[in-house]
Amino acid sequence: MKSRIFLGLLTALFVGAASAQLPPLEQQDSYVVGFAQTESNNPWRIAQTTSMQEEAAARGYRLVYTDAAGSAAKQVADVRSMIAQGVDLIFLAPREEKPLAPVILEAKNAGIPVILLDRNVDQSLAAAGEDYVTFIGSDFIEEGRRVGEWLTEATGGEANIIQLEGTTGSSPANDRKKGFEDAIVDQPNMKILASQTGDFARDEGRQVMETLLQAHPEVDVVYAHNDEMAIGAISALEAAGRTPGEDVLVLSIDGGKEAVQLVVDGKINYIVECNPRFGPKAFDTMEAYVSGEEIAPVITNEDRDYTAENAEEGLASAY
Ligand code: GYE
Repeated sequence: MKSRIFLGLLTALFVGAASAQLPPLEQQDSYVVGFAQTESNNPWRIAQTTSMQEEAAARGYRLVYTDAAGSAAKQVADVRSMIAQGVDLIFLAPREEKPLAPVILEAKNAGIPVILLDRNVDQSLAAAGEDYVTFIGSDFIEEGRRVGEWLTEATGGEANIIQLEGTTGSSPANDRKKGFEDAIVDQPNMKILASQTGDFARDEGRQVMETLLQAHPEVDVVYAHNDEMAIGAISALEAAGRTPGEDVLVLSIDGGKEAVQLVVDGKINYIVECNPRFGPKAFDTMEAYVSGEEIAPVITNEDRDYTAENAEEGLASAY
């Protein structure tokens, strides 16, 4: 491993940090692979971690797992420690778009390839296919757009909306907002009354909803960037004597079991799925990279959706 770091440094010296060359990874019997997770405070993250751990074990690879506990600064330190250990490859779920970009370049300069999972980084700071192998994940703009289109159809273009945004500065929060707002921009009677972050967390979603509900009692739609905040918002609505799913439509993204059950129960009206089971695809992509295949800079997951019509049958396969 030392020789690989040395090689990486040599390469960096010769071709400079702006090189378009991704670090190679040679064929080995087994690998030591890093997975830098952003946090573990929700079922989505736990399902993703389990999927990565199971797949690493199934292939006989050692997984160096870290949990940044919701701190971009800790995640930077976690990736640096993986670089210092000389892991063969790093899977990174970058919490925010900007702060994690520099360590991607550090890994590249140390000769360690990086694959981004589920969240992307700012392309002006670190570019897919150049500084890291690829981004594997959902098309978040498309997810937001689908929610906006469903809502337009369901309400005939009349809605007073509260938007609960995900983690500030994260790619899913930025893009789910953009896709949704683009989809309704031409609808004069669809108004976003307020839009505030709930950090993708249940209790924060509940608290933010509680405050916004007092300021905007005319709300009749909540669009939450993930299930956790939607579930928090449902508690706030019920505590205020409202009927989620009926007098206030609730829309969400992710599709965990608990939320899909709430679609069955009629409290959530529409969910666009975002599948957390990354393991098989992540390691297949790594192995394709090792065998020298051309890897697309973006590998997009297909997302289904859940409505009152299909939620019951979807429950069994929801994470
Ligand atoms: O929607 C959310 C999680 O980055 C796509 O992060 C992921 C999002 C997911 O915490 O629940």
